[in-house]
Amino acid sequence: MNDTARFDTLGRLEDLPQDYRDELTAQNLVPLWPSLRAVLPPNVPTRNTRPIHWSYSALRPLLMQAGELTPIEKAERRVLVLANPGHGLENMKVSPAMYLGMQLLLPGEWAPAHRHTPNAVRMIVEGAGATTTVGGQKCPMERGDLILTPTGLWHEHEHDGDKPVVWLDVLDLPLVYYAEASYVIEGERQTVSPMRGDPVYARGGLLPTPMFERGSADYPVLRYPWAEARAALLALADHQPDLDAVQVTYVNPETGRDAQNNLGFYALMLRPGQTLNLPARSPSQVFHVVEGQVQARIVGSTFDLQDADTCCAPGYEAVTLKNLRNEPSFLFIADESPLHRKLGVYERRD
Ligand code: GTQ
Repeated sequence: MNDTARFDTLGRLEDLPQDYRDELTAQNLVPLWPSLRAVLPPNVPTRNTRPIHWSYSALRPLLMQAGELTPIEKAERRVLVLANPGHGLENMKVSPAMYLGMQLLLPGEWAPAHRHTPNAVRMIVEGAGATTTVGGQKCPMERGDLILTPTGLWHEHEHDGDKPVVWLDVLDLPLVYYAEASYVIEGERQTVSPMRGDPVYARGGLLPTPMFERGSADYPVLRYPWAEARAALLALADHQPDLDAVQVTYVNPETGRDAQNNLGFYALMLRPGQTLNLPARSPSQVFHVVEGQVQARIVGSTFDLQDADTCCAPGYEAVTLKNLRNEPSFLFIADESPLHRKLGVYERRD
């Protein structure tokens, strides 16, 4: 018997006598063989993650309406979740391990301090004058900045500007929730300490080493300004004209490893008119346009992404990105690579 035939020969539940099945159920027992192919499908995993596009111009009015309908005191975090229907909207996930939300903070509002087990990052989408205070460090929020809120750190958001501020939250909430480890602790307004890591780590190749000792903080940098990421991408593109994927990874400068535990974060520049083929890799991905206009082809879907649009791709699928402008376009990417590497399941299929 060859391998292909073997996939059709397993017994079904209906093949078993009803009284035997009832007896199994009564003892909390389940026969594996009728479900074996479902949990271990041949060659490619079953994926519920569908390619989905969220247009910022379509969701923005609804987010602003939420600002009128629900005061911050009634929301704590005023967020519209970008949910993948493939996972069931009510499950609030974009992919198995990633949660995405657009959060609105209006002038004068304060989203109170709390800390939780899931890891979060914020990618600032619009507005100025808001800050998020993470672990006592006050971080200004400007378009394109990436601000970390790692597991367990106190955080609160406040807004002294005069226009709405919006940002994209990316959390590993579905993963931590699945692990039955997701919870929050409410807190008081934090005492702000003087800026910690960001300025002293601003030069990539130079680390602070007082008395020859490396820093020991788990998260030495909490805010990665867009201006730095953009400049790094432009320098890379300029220095390596033949390089296809002009991409940088947000890392912890002390370790050189991914900035957070489970999700990976990257900035990608597409040259004017460039088409970039990303290989099929096991992790699911999210793409958010920081600046520009990009066509994304993901499995059978083609999305024309404008400024501040977001889309997602299931794992094990190639993605083609095309810059629709005659200027560089810039994307923020989040994926599940660190998790897949930890699990030992990371793969690339060319
Ligand atoms: O800003 O702390 O989108 O706790 C979901 C949960 C944002 C936040 C979210 C949160 C936050």
